[in-house]
Amino acid sequence: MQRENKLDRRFEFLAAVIRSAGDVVRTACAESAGKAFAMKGPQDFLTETDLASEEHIRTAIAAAFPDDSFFGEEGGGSVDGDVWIVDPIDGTANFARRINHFCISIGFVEKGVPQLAAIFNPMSDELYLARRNAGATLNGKPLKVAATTDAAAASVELGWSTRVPNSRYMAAMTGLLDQGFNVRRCGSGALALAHVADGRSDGYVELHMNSWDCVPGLLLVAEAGGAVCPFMELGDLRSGGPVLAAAPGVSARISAAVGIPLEAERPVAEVASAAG
Ligand code: LIP
Repeated sequence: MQRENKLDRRFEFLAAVIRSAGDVVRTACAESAGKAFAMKGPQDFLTETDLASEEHIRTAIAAAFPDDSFFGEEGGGSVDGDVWIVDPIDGTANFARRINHFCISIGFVEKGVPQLAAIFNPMSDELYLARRNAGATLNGKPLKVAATTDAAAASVELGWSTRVPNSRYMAAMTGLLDQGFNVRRCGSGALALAHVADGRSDGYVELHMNSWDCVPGLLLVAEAGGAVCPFMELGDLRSGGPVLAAAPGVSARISAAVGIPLEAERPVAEVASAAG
């Protein structure tokens, strides 16, 4: 009961803080502040708004839950115990070019187990929320992944970064194309995962992602009935790992094509007891 209360309070807070960070990001976008950017590395963008959004979220969490840890894309932090995992803008390369395809991504992980997730696209006002064993929603409406079974009618997004050799990226792309999938890349891994959860996309693959980009989205997809990889076994919060999330009707073929395993299905009894 005490634990449920702890998660209830954080879930309510999460929905509010991600919306208020969205105000920070939307306002900056309207003022064209996103045009000024710096490079953290090759193809790795940083704007003042990434820093402002992360500071906004960090300050709010510290005030509301001073004992929780914080791990953010820009400022780092600790992943110990109960931790908030924060990407203040996912899709910064789009944001910096004023392409309206980016989001804020926040997860709450309790002793290594992702419990709460939120992804917010401030430009379309779409708020995705998920709570472990309690489902996922988009602006309050329950989410369900796509029912796609035919690879020739399926669209998969394949994320890219400089963290993985291009040869591996090309091999994954070839594997997917050979199966008949359409392959896209839109530049925000977190938003891509949200779009798998709401059924607009059939799958998302990236050979390496940082935890702030994918932990919330993976929980969203799992809670919307999708198949996901065991991210916390293949990788970890601090150093990241490979990512696969897909509609169940095509997930096995995507997994075989790119060589990323899927999580074993959780036994019904375990899901039911955790939910009850
Ligand atoms: C980036 C994602 C991109 C993904 C990269 C990177 P950032 O995050 O949006 O789609 O492929 O791995 O993580 O730097 O925009 O927050």
